[in-house]
Amino acid sequence: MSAELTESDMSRRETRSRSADDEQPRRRMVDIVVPVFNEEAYIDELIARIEKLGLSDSLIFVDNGSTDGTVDRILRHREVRLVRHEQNQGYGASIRHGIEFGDAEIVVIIDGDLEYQPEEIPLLLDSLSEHPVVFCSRWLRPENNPALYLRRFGNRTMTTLFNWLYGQRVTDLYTGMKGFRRDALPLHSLTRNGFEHAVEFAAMTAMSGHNIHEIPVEYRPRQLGDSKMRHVPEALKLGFFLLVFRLPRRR
Ligand SMILES: Nc1nc2c(ncn2[C@@H]2O[C@H](COP(=O)(O)OP(=O)(O)OP(=O)(O)O)[C@@H](O)[C@H]2O)c(=O)[nH]1
Ligand SMILES: [Mg+2]
Repeated sequence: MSAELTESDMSRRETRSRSADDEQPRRRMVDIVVPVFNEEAYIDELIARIEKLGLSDSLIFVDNGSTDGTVDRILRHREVRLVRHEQNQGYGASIRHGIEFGDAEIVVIIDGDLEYQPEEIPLLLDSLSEHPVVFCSRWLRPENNPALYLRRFGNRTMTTLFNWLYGQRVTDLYTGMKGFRRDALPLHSLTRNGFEHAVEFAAMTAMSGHNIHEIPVEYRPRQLGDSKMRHVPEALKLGFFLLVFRLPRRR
């Protein structure tokens, strides 16, 4: 059975993740955090593809209150870890709880709907040996689906505003695949629960003095399951938070 923990169990993770006779527990090199909300169609394939990389025991799924068979499917895989939200708490809350649950030096975040290819995780890890924060950009690969023009326009507008406000040079602020070195960032400062987490994360990175490095990745728009994103309202919210996070913080 997977190491299944509800949110209230998270503070006990140290004791649960180590067995009693394990004198020197092995610290994983990487945690792969996968937020999932009603993604039953993708779970088995995602795990199988990450298993081929020899990384399935690095997986931390964060189920965000799914009402389909997502959790059942995850629980069939003994080696993966699972954090559960009894009710939907938002994308950002899922990412934060996944990060808090793990303790590996390197953290990779990847969406659970196979729009990003798990086979590119090793390239991300290579890049993380040179850069503390790496985003996987859809737009640095010209062959990615041209049908994404409208979405790209919104993303590009927000990304340009972000670069201007925060002195960065990214192309894909809203990517669903990224990685970072845990000790490089003040992760405790993350508080946002919704999709604005993406902006908060990027703003935190910039404000703590790092340049976000990008690598090109393949992107395959989802084929199965419903899109649960409301892109236009989310984009407007994103713009608002871009400005808010740039304001000086009260101590
Ligand atoms: N939409 C949504 N996704 C969530 C939530 N919690 C976790 N997720 C997961 O977060 C990842 C990204 O969400 P998506 O809905 O795919 O967002 P997106 O890729 O911008 O939108 P699509 O193009 O429709 O796939 C997926 O793995 C979701 O299952 C949530 O509350 N809402
Ligand atoms: Mg998606």
